[in-house]
Amino acid sequence: MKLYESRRAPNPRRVRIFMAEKGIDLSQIERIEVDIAKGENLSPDYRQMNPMGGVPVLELDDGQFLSESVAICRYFEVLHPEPPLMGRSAEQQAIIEMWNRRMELNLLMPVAMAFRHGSGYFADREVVCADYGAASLNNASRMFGFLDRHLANNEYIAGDDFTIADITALVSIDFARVIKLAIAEEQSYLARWHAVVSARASARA
Ligand SMILES: N[C@@H](CCC(=O)N[C@@H](CS)C(=O)NCC(=O)O)C(=O)O
Repeated sequence: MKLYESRRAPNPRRVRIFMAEKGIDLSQIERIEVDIAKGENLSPDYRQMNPMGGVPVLELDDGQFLSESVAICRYFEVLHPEPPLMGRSAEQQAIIEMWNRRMELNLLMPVAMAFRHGSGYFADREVVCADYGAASLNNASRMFGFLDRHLANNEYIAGDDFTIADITALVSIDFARVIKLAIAEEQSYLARWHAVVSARASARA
């Protein structure tokens, strides 16, 4: 098994955290650093593994390639059901997926778009729209406020237990440093949650 990743990018980090939570020893997995700034992920060879060109990619021992972070996490969830990070019952699975999608679409995406369109970091491969970057920053900031209110009544993002939704939220909030968005002093519930999830050993993966 090989993991193609970029050390500082949020999507590979959420897969690493997920794997660590499952008790998978990352030092036993061959990890290949992909230089996305240089566009190594856009080469024809890389696109043979993932036609969408993003990191991470998981290469299985039989030569198959998995991409899309949640799909990779789903693979490990089935292989290692304990501890469950995507729910057990139909209801739990749906609730966790609901929250994980909210974290992806309404938090990770605006943070990523604020970075890409605010900095022009990937101007070699996409049209950069500064207004979209500014609007995305505003949306990400509003989502921080939403989460602070949500976490006033919830221990974790999807309720009582740590799940994949917390992992997606954690990598998004930490990556928001690149757009200079931080948890505000008055967002004490979000800060409480962030301290708790950051203290887990997996956060260092
Ligand atoms: N939906 C994909 C997104 C993958 C993705 O866009 N990864 C970023 C790094 S976090 C990337 O590869 N960026 C380089 C590029 O867009 O060229 C997933 O969940 O894995």
